[in-house]
Amino acid sequence: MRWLVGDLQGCARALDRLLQTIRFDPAHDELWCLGDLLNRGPDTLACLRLWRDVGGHGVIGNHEVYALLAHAGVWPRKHDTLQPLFDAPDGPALLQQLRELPALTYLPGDTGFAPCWAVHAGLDPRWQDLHKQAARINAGPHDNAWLDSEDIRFVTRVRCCTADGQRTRYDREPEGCPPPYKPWDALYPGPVRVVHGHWARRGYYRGKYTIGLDSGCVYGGPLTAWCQQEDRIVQVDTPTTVAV
Ligand SMILES: [Mn+2]
Repeated sequence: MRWLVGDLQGCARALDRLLQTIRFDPAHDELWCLGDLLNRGPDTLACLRLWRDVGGHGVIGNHEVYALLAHAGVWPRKHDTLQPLFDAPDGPALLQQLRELPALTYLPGDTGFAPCWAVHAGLDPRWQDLHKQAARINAGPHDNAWLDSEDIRFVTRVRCCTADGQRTRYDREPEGCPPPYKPWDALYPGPVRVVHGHWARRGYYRGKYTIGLDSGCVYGGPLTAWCQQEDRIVQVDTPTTVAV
């Protein structure tokens, strides 16, 4: 089975609990994390190691971008929980693995189940041919300029935007999105489902063509996963939470 998982933010124990709950078997199952695997939470390093050790896949999130650019000295270091990752012997390899993640990925369907797109935050409403856009955005070296580009900012940060792709910083509930901005998914015409994370204040939701899986496990909410083949949601409670 292919499992897509919402923002982990270093919640290694929640990921471990999820993998046990779904009886995840790396030989037969795929784990797709929707970005923001690290930072804020208690166990970034353990979280990344667990993800790596089960052959995890994923898309890049804004916290991966921050970690990579802060580690490279391009962005100023803010308050974060990344030092154990930066100090670890396998830290450079884990960071490189995160740098190579795509920003927008198509997960094919098969007999009996539909394909979907995976992205951390959302899509620009101006994008028509998503295969073309994904090929363009994911292409080229994932250098620091790529991480800092407008395309990457958009797909890793958008919550509310306009039809011409202007974003707002508003990050609370979608109902309160200030006009003329709308939740990006309200401007997404489908028909292929998009599964995303990034919007903890919104929590898990299921829209017409979208599913949001960030249920804020780092803030004490559950960790949410969706099985593409079975179109099934599994949630596990977060064992511990550390506010930073
Ligand atoms: Mn995010």
